[in-house]
Amino acid sequence: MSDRKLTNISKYLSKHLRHSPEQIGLQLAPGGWVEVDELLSASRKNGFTITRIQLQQVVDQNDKKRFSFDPTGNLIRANQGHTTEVDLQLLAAIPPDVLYHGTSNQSVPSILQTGLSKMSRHHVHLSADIQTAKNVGKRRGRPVVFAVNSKAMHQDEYIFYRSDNGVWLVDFVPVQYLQQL
Ligand code: HQG
Repeated sequence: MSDRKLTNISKYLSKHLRHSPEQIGLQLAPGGWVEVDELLSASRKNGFTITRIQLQQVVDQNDKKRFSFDPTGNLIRANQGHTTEVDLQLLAAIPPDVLYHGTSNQSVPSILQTGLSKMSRHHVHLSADIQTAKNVGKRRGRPVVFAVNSKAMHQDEYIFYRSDNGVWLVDFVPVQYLQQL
């Protein structure tokens, strides 16, 4: 499959597994899961045919490991990034001492005033390394990276989660834990 086709399918899956499942008649179960058969048939009815083999390739080869099958292979979900209402059943985890958040330079003044907010997603997304954070920031303009004092936040009882694809998630990051790099 071409890279372009892979990206198209990944975008389609992100749209319906993270944001608007109801648009193609899907409902996410707790954890964000949907039956693979249901997803494939709903997509086909919606005019976007995905074969099972293509789905497997997208899950395996996706650059950010955005999607996972459950151990039976009958269910699929997006690992993070949801805006639709769903309980992802994430388990709290102890974060590394420092995490990073990439954003664009236009957002910096507001972030320095009010801290990092989850905006339309379920959580603020944080990365374990600077380069990944920079790449996230680049999506929206000139990237700026903040270091997050996750050790202090953890000590202050903020709850962190780690998604299956290694993204760190937290509800909010107040300004005092942020340092602009
Ligand atoms: C910013 C992509 C002003 C925040 C990425 C970000 C990631 C504020 C934007 C994942 C703010 C929200 C998530 C405040 C936060 N004032 N701006 N107080 N607090 N912001 O897309 O972290 O390709 O919801 O800095 O790679 O950019 O979709 O979050 O710029 O992993 O898999 O508000 O999405 O992954 O934007 O990206 P987003 P994000 P995928």
